[in-house]
Amino acid sequence: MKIRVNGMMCAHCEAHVKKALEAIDGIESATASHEENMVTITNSKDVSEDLIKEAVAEAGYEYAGIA
Ligand SMILES: [Cu+2]
Repeated sequence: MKIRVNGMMCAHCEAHVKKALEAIDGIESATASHEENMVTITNSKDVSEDLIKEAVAEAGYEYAGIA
């Protein structure tokens, strides 16, 4: 799945978001692009949108919905 995340400015931000999302049970990998404001997520089971939103917010960025 792909999600929109606002506020990423550089590779450091991408790494921060990636780490936050990959910490969620069920998310195998996350690849963030600050240029596209997008994160591609590979999950091994259903992950609630609320959990994703929370993780992104806690990392300091804005979750802007499923792309
Ligand atoms: Cu940055």
